[in-house]
Amino acid sequence: MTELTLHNAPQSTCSQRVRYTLHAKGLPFEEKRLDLFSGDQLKADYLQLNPNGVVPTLEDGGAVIIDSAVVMEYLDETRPDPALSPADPVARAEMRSMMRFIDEVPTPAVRVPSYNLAFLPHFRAMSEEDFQALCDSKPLRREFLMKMGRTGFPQQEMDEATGRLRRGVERTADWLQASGGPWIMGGKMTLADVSIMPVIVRLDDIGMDTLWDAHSGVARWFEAIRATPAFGKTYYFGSLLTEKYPHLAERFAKPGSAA
Ligand SMILES: N[C@@H](CCC(=O)N[C@@H](CS)C(=O)NCC(=O)O)C(=O)O
Repeated sequence: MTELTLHNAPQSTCSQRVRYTLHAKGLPFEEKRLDLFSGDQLKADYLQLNPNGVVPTLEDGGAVIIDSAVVMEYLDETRPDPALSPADPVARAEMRSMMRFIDEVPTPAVRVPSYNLAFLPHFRAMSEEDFQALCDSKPLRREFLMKMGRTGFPQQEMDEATGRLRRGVERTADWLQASGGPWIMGGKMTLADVSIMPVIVRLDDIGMDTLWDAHSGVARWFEAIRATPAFGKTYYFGSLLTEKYPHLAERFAKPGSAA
């Protein structure tokens, strides 16, 4: 029996980082999939593990670790081979500051177009009272959902999110240029690459890949990470929004794809 259990959701960007880290390290784990729209993350049993009512949560034997960035660092500390952090403390600090930037700027921003494009229909059909009760039940996302409302984020909010996503892509391009690639910190992949990966995948999935039209380094990086064995294992069918929501598949079909 494996000692690692990951509570997560296929299409959750925070979960995808942790799945990638586990696969990149070749670690076996039991995957428990939650249905976020049925409210699995808000059930009493799950809240005991993760009082924030979000995925992912990692169980390691008796230990419970929450927050995707914390989980990635925990896995790298407890299972350091192969390492996904530099050995030098200054370089480790640099990697962590990149991860903090990613978690502060592009990661929250990508939720805005994701909710407007894909998740809104789940809320539209609700009564005002039910929607308010749902917002009130979310320990971490109450205000975010209330801002969205049942009609979606207004254009101004979408524009602001696009601006933050653009800055995230530009910063990634700068890091790649400074290190010489192929990875953000140079010759070895680190947790900084894994942190930004789901944002770039999501942008590509929802037709916002034009954000790196002027940044060929980001396009090359994306090709490189897609070619890693861990990528296919992480993004099993149903992990992309266009795989889960057929209307998006039609809207964002790539030239030459079957969708
Ligand atoms: N900072 C947390 C954020 C986790 C988070 O927001 N998870 C989302 C999916 S990516 C979630 O579970 N949402 C469920 C909800 O909003 O009810 C982490 O990185 O683990």
